[in-house]
Amino acid sequence: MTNSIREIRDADCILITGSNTAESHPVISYEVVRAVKKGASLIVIDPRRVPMTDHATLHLQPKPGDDIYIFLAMAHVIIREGWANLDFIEQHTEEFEAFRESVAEITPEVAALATGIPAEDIEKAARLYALGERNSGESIYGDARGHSTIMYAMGITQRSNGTDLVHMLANLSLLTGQIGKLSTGVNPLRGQSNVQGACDLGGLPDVLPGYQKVTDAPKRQAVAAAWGLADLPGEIGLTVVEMMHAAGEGNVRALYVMGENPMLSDPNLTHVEESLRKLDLLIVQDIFLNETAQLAHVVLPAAASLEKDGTFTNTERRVQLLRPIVPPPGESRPDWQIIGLIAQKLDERLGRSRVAGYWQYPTTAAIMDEAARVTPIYGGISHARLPGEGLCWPCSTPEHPGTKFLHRDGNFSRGRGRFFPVGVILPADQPDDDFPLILTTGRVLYHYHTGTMTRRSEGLDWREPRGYAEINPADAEAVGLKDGGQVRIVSRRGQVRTQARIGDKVPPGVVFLSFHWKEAPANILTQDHTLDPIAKIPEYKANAVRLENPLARKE
Ligand SMILES: Nc1nc2c(c(=O)[nH]1)N[C@H]1C(S)=C(S)[C@@H](COP(=O)(O)OP(=O)(O)OC[C@H]3O[C@@H](n4cnc5c(=O)[nH]c(N)nc54)[C@H](O)[C@@H]3O)O[C@H]1N2
Ligand SMILES: Nc1nc2c(c(=O)[nH]1)N[C@H]1C(S)=C(S)[C@@H](COP(=O)(O)OP(=O)(O)OC[C@H]3O[C@@H](n4cnc5c(=O)[nH]c(N)nc54)[C@H](O)[C@@H]3O)O[C@H]1N2
Ligand SMILES: [Mo]
Repeated sequence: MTNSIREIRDADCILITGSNTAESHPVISYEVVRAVKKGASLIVIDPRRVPMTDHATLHLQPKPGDDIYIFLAMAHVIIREGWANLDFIEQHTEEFEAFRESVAEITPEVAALATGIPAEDIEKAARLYALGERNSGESIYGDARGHSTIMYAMGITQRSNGTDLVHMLANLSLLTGQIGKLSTGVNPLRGQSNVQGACDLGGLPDVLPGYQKVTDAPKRQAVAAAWGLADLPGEIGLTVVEMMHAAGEGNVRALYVMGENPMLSDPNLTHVEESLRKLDLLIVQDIFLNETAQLAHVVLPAAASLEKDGTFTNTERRVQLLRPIVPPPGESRPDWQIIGLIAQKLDERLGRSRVAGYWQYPTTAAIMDEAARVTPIYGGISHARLPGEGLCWPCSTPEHPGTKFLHRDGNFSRGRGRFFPVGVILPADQPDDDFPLILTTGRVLYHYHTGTMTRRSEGLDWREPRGYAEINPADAEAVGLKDGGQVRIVSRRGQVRTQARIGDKVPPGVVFLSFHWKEAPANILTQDHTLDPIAKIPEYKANAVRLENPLARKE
């Protein structure tokens, strides 16, 4: 997030898109509700009637994949009506002219024709966001323009044009100057408890700790030197889906999976299974014998989060201490110890000598000290400074108090904020006569991902014991489905059978199925071929399907 969670409650206008905030980020959703109760306006742009729409001033309900038209048309309206922040654009941005041209033809009427959303609603959303208009009450900021914030999650990024969509949200914030101030910004709500920390410390195929590019030789060699090596590999590695493709082609021979369950969470599971079975060596390090571990040659038992110490970095970039409350059971050990032991063996085998004591960390505090040395944005962070509130990066020196929000006063890390003109790209897996509906997948409140943990919890399992698909009454009627009865969902990759929940949470033409259920794995249905060209994320949010009644008599 560019801004902090605590600032949300003081916003004048909140735009949420592609985030089921109340179910996926309940704590953050309380801040949104608090802001709305104080008079903030709330715009929700989401194909589903998610719980947050109950609080919304405006709910725009595009079909999955169609939202790009809304964002382009909002920009068009903001420019046309003179709601753009020209001073901000002049002083702090570049490429505005190219951007202005790119939205010149996407009028709200064009967007309305493409999406079915009334042009007036798009115009209203543009006004509320650009001017930070409240429903009621006074802004605490007292500026001529109210403060508007954008929050988004997987409905924006798990798309074959996810990078375009993120650029487009950033364009809206630059256009209106709704960034670099309190209660503004572009705020991706991150997923797992420590996904932010994993990315910060280099858990991505193209960067070293602190987002230093592997292709930047001086930076790479500086990190290598700290690790007692002359250099590190400078090629960009593979992303998850690319790894599965490479394994399928025999170009990846061994895979070490840690804390992931691709046999349920990756797209096109039939292909995932084929690829995993082709590997010469599959190692799985997990706290449970999950579906992927069941295919592994070697399973390494890891300790769970309540059984170890270290840090988690949350979605507002806050590094927080983790303390064990129970000891790890049996032979399991914290992940860092297992990795350290394996790495030492590898160094021995390769005859590689490094700086003294390498891999022999006495404590996790020592790991953080090393992280601070090689990660400029973590430069001033140490365990000693973390008890209590933790620290938000960038935090470059031991005296630095941490950073509440980024790009203060329009000062961007690259200098000027750059507009990225984007076009319309629709989902790769388009409906046709055989597959006329769009399946969108995601989460429900009571379960977490592939269910290894939550489906073992008695209370959660009692609340939501089995899978279901959300289906609109019109689509259910077309194939004779009953509420609570069985439905078969068929895509170009495969089919699953589950329970039908019929209602108006989804509009006609859209089906929702979460990927928590191994009995009806959503990812049997999803496609893995067209990825976002930059982020390489698969399109989990829009796949063509048809519904069948499994009990219907064949003619
Ligand atoms: N209870 C629970 N909470 C979780 C998780 C969990 O498994 N369970 N997982 C965590 C993780 S790792 C993550 S990444 C986050 C994910 O958090 P979210 O992204 O909020 O979760 P999803 O269910 O994937 O919701 C995506 C939202 O996008 C909408 N959507 C679908 N298609 C489109 C589209 O074309 N355009 C737009 N604009 N929106 C669309 C969906 O209707 C839904 O509201 O949740 C985290 N929190
Ligand atoms: N169709 C569809 N597919 C999706 C998504 C979607 O919206 N739709 N969302 C995608 C997203 S955003 C995400 S984040 C992924 C999630 O996909 P995964 O990360 O594959 O799913 P999890 O069930 O969270 O798997 C985590 C594994 O880590 C184990 N684990 C838990 N704690 C620890 C630990 O401390 N150490 C170790 N070693 N293991 C541990 C758990 O037992 C589990 O097996 O799914 C993606 N897949
Ligand atoms: Mo995620």
